Amino acid sequence: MTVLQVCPLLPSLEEALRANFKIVESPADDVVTAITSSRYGVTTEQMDAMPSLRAIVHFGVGYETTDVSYARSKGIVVSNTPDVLNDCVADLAVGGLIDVLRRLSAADRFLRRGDWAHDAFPLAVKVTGKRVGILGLGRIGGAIAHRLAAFDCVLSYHSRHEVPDVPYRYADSPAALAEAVDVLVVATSGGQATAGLVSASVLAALGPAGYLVNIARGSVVDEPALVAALESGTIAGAALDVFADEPNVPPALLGMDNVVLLPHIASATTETREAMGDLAFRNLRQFMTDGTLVTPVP
Ligand code: 8YV
Repeated sequence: MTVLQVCPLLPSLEEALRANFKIVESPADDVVTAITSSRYGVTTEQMDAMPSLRAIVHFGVGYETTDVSYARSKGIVVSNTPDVLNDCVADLAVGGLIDVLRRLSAADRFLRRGDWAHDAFPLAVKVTGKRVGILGLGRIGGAIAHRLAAFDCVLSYHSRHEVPDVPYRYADSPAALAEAVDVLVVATSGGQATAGLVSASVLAALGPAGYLVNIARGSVVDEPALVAALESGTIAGAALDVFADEPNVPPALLGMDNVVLLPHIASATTETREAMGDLAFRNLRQFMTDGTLVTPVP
C-alpha cells in the first residue's frame, strides 16, 4: 500500500498517513496513490513515472495543478476536498471586502505609525447595501452571496451557465457584471477555462469607484492589468488572497494602501484545515479499501 506524498501536508494528516500506509517522497513502481495539495498537484511526468498509480488525492478544492484528462487517460481517478472549506473561504471573502472598503488594514497601519496623534483617518466607503457581483456562483460563490445578502447587498453574478433558483440577477459576461456593480468578487475555479477572465476591459468596466476581491486563483485575473488599473485609478482598490505566481506578489502592490494583500489564507483555519485533512485521508483510505473515492472531482 505505497503512497507518494508529493509535498508537505497538515501535520495531523501526515501522521495519519504514516500510521496507515508506506509513504514515499519520490515516484516509484509500487506507488498506488499519490496525495498532494492544490498548490502542487501531480505532474504528468510524475504520473508517467508511477506505472501502478491509480488515484490522486488532493488536499484542497482546486485541482487545476493536475491534468485530470491525462490522469483519466491512464486510468487514474482524482479526488479533491469540496464543501468543507466553503464557510471559511466565504468568510474571508467578506472579510477582505469589508477590509478594502472600510480600509481596516490601512487604518491599523495608520494607528501603528502614530499618525492618529496628528491626523484623522480619511473617510472610507460604506459596505451595507453595495452592489456586489460574484464571478462564479458555485458552492463558494453561493456562500459569499448568502453572507452578503445579510449586509443588504444587491447581488448579481456571472457563471458559465445561469444557475436555476437563485434570487440574484444573471449578467451574461464578466464585463457586463463588472459594469453593473461596486464590488466584483472572483470565486471561480482556476485552470485554463478561467485564465485571464478578469481582463483589462473588465477592470475598466468595474470603474474608478469599483473594488476587486479575489479569493479564487491569481490566474483568473490578468495580474499586470490589475496592477496597471490600481496604479492609474482605473479601479479604486482590491483585496487579494491569491496571486499568479505565489508566493511572489507584484512589488508594485506592496506600496499601495488601497490594496489588502493576504498570503492565500482563505481556508487556513484549524477547523477547516482539519476537515480538509480528514476528507483527504478518507478518500485515500476508501480508495485503498474498495477502489472508490469519497469525493471524486466532477
Ligand atoms: C489551500 C486552496 O490553500 O483548496 C484550495 O483549492 O487553494 C486552499 O484551500 C490549498 O489547498 C493548500 O495547498
